Amino acid sequence: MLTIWGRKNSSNVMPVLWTADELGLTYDHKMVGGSFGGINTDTFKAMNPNMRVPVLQDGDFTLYESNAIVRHLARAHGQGSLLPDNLKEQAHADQWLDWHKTTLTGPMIDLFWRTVRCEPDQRNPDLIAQAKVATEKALALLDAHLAGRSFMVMDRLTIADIPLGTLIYRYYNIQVDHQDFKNIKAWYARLQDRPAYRKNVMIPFGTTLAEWDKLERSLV
Ligand SMILES: N[C@@H](CCC(=O)N[C@@H](CS)C(=O)NCC(=O)O)C(=O)O
Repeated sequence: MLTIWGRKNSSNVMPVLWTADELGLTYDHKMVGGSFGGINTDTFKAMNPNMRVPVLQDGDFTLYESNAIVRHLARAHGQGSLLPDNLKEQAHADQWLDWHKTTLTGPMIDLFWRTVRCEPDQRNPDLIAQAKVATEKALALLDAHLAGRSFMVMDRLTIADIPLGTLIYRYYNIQVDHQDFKNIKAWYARLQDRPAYRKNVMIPFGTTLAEWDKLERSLV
């Protein structure tokens, strides 16, 4: 039996839960991290010495790093579906998973923490503006890539769409002006047609730290 560890409002846990549900896997889910605690224990540290979620357990096999888990689940259960069969398409999917971590995640999470995870009277408008410019610079590249495409690397959902699609929900639900990225919007609409996306990614996070905390505590 697979076990997925990590609170479901984490943008790193969401891609793992979304992948598992797209693949129709059965798993046990443990809500740890954030206000749920449970990651600062010897047992958790033995699974992930970084003390971060998500973690996947499959019998005596343990894996951390969200994109590594997404890749592993797709290789194990999604050959020809979430994992492209063709080596070049697989390489492009890998390219976008790495781009998600190295290029989009930093500015996007910076924007998120400087707005939603910060009380309004503590917010720094200059730093928010900087984070927004950096996020939208990366998103402009994503928007150009999506021109004429339904999904990131194929005409169907693959692992390349999953971590990026998770951050796109964050972008559109932070209270800032949003640039008119037409191709991203069309792709985001296609993602929202998927039950596994609605279930695992479209989780309200509020507009302030207090709302975030309250919503987190209401999760089950
Ligand atoms: N590179 C790691 C980052 C993991 C990470 O930073 N997880 C955050 C949640 S998004 C975490 O565990 N924070 C501590 C907590 O939730 O208590 C991954 O992609 O899995």
